[in-house]
Amino acid sequence: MAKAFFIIDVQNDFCEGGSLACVGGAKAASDISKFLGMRADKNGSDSSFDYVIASRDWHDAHNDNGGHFAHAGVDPDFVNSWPVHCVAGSSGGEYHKKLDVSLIDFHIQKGQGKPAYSIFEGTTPEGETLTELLARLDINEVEIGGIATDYCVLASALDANRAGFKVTVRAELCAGVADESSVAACATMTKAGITVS
Ligand code: VGL
Repeated sequence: MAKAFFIIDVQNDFCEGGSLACVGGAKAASDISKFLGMRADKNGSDSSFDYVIASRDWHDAHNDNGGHFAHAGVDPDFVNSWPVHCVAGSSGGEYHKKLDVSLIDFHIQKGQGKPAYSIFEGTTPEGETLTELLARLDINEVEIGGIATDYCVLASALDANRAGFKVTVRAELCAGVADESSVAACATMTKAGITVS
């Protein structure tokens, strides 16, 4: 049995200066790097993670990704439609520079041509689904940090919980789109049986 840490969507567009900036995104990037770096130093102690798996929103450039991108001239509602963000291969889609990418064992991409909030909707660049990867690595427990608390972290944590994993969300390592919905997301996760630290 193994334990993984999921880094959700710590990408330039979700951090300060990005097209869908979340307050605290850059801080989440550096805090996750510090947190995982400290764990790695412990060299196999029982509090270490066996694997670090990072997701990226990885949208198509030339379509609205199933209505996920607001059309030109139409204001996004910031619930179901969003400004253009995290286009595959763009600088906005890259991991934030304060995220230490050397800590990442597996990269998951999601949202090609459609909305995909949960990491469980993604695959590796080689096409292995997250579910297949977790089974292959014998993972039964996950901790989660990243962006956004109220959307992709929420959806990923609920999917992990539903799939039977033991789940902890490190709220101090997350940043949200809005305060009110982030508080509500933490309550929803706690109610579902997820540990929110
Ligand atoms: C996200 C809004 C739109 C997220 C993705 O990563 O939480 N939020 N697309």
